[in-house]
Amino acid sequence: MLKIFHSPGTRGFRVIWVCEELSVPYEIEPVNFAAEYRATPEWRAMNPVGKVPVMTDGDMTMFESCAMMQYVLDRYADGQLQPSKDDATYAHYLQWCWFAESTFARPLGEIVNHRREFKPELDDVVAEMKSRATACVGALDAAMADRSFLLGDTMTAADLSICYAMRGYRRMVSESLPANVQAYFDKVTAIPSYERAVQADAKTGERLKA
Ligand SMILES: N[C@@H](CCC(=O)N[C@@H](CS)C(=O)NCC(=O)O)C(=O)O
Repeated sequence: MLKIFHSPGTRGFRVIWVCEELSVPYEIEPVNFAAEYRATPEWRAMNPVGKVPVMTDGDMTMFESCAMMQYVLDRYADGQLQPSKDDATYAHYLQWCWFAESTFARPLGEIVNHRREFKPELDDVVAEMKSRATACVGALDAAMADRSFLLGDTMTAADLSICYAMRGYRRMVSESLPANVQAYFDKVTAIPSYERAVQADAKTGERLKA
């Protein structure tokens, strides 16, 4: 069975959401997010740079949340939540999947890191990262002007991945989103698997506190 090593509120949410949407069985192993734990040899053996999440499937261990999503899709989704490789939308499926982590979530992650490591004296860096994340939201607003989901009428894992990052944007940069993005975010997070993922994430927090 898939095991997702997850700290509440972090990128493992993406993989949990995909599993919930596909009804793929998985279990969550709560991970203490404290820097001291992530620096231990035990955790570094799972993730060599001390980040979360990690996922195992039998004796396979991997890091990188979007790679995990893709692994679940390719192994267990039977064609759901992604276009086939010969579909006209496939290139843009890849584009938005990579954009979600490499371009959109990255400046958001830097805001968290700079606040934690350097406190307020690096306000300029935080402002720059907010501006980069906001440019991504602008790109999404333009893209969503003429469609229901990123690839048109069909929801894919790219939508879940982007909307995971959007949660961070709303928390860290701005609650108010441009109209097209707001409607899109509301639509994607209204699917029942989103609430199940939120509950699974919250339960992970409770298990860590117990
Ligand atoms: N690209 C990686 C990023 C992983 C990442 O930055 N995870 C965050 C939590 S969401 C983390 O562990 N941050 C701790 C740190 O960077 O020190 C992924 O998608 O898995």
